[in-house]
Amino acid sequence: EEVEETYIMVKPDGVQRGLVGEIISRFEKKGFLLKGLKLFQCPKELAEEHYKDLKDKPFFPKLIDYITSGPVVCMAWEGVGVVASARKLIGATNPFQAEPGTIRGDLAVQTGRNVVHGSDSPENGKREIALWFKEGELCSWVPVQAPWLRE
Ligand code: YYY
Ligand code: MG
Repeated sequence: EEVEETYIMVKPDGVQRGLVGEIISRFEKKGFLLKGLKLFQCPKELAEEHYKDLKDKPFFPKLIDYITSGPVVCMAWEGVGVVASARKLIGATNPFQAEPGTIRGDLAVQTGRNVVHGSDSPENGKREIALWFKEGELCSWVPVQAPWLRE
């Protein structure tokens, strides 16, 4: 596995339900590196750009309404194999199918309210971080635990 970056977002339901700390905590505890973090009210145009691959799906208008319905928490995380690893921590798109122990499996019940987003490829990780963050909003830093996370 290679060092990658992924865009993780607590969706408006996760913010409203007070799950921000819980969700951030799962990625922190796993050992990934937080490079960007902000609370943000997403404009419609940005939501449409973020989900542009889904624009022909019947649920697209509802998805855009959902994502723009309140503030989201935007995060950039770095780590070895972080894209696939974060998807595993998040669980299946439909929380009913998501395994217990995953974020969606533990904290959500419906696809249309599945509390969190994670990029699906390293390319999309880069694309989405560039889309949601400005240059000065990201930090490169070395946590003290670095030598205890990787040999
Ligand atoms: O990457 P992931 O979030 O797990 O699923 P996607 O297939 O990329 O869909 C994005 C988003 O769209 C999903 O998290 C909820 C919503 N959605 C939906 O409302 N109904 C579906 N049948 C499929 C997806
Ligand atoms: Mg997706």
